[in-house]
Amino acid sequence: ASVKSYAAVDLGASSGRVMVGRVGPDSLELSEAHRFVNRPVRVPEGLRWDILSLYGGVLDGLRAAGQVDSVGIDSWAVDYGLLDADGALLGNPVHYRDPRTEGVAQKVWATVPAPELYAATGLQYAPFNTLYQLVADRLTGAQRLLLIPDLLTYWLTGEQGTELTNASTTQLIDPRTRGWSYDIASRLGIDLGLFAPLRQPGDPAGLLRPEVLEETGLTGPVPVTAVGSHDTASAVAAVPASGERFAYICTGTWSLAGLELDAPVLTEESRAANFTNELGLDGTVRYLRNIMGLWLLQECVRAWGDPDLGELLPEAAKVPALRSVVDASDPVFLPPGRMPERIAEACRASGQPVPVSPAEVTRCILDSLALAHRKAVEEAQRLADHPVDVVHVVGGGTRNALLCQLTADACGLPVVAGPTEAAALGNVLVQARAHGLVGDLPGGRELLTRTQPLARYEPQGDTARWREAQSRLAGV
Ligand code: LFR
Repeated sequence: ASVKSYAAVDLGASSGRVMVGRVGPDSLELSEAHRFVNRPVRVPEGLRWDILSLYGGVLDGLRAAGQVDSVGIDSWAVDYGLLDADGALLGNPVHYRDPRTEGVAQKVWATVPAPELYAATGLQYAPFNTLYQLVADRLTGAQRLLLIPDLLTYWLTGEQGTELTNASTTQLIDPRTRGWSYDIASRLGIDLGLFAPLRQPGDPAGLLRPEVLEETGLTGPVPVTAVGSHDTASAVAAVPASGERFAYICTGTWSLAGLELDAPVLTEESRAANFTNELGLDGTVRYLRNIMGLWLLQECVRAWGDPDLGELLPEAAKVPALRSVVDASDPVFLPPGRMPERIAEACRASGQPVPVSPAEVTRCILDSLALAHRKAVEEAQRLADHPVDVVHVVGGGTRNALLCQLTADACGLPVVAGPTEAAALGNVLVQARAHGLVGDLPGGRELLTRTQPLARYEPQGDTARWREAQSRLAGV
């Protein structure tokens, strides 16, 4: 009777899932109720999210999940839907890989110089930060902006809010006050009135509407609870670390590599190194760098006509290490399409052998990711003056043993891999905590360590060869 069930809706760039977490005083079990594809759609006006299909997937998932004590939603960050005065959605939300923000940052920096923008918001430069998207968009008729998880929450409950961890990716939040950056918004002519009031993870976000109950077969009242609605915030909440001397890498379409801090690092050096300060649970800061992640491999696999990864990865493991590497945090890899060619071009430009076979390209990608992990973990420690002795890898990449081992080798540190469904677990933990079932962040992490399967990879080989590989990319 003391076990409660929570539905965690977790939307990633390539798939969405509804997971059910069962939480007791000393137990935590996660099972999948429903998984569905997230297929962005290319229309003449650009790249769009199929938000109605995603919402349909959420409803199917809630029906499959059955009766739960609460629902929480997390997704990728920065993107939004615009509503008119009646609360109706104006068009399909634009995908952060849509090219419309090209060159927009430069225009913004002419008004607010990049160093000033960084000092005020702590956000790394990415062309898709909500701020740049807003400047690129025509907002005609828009009365309200809801970030993706907040939009789905609104459709489920009828209530509007802006959850803080995800709001911190808009580049309109001051990471010191954890409130809006009024000065930046007004200088760029952005109306903060578009945003619904801020909500904190753990806050109530309304009850499932009667129509939703009817469609999902659930019996009300079922509350929706705000969680760390940025998937990376939820994933970091589920890093099974003890103490503070750890780095994390949230792997999936992206690799988000960095540290959990209790204050932002807003120095010019940090800006130059392109580290971001996103907001996490309990006053924490996610100090990290966005690395292209398994997107590089996903796009190649798509170009090769979907070969079996189970066969490709062992072949890639046999290819000699570090023959060619690319800069996996370079925005040239952001848009979809022609990925094997773009990787070949990058290798050629830096005077390295061009990988040809899928196994060679795959090896180049995994070596490059491990190298980018190393660089981020090393630089974050230095810039934040926060040494670590372990690297936690969570998310989809934990299934890729080669990537985990290479990351340990490159960092020269042990890697603890797991949980795979970190975002969903972090989502569940915040709900459980809002209902008094688990304690603070360390308490949740301790529960994870006791209940979730984890794998450990010890560093092997000489880290000097990783340093050498790094030097090939310097100055390219
Ligand atoms: C990961 C993620 C990253 C964010 C990127 C774009 O899923 O949320 O944290 O930078 O997607 O939203």
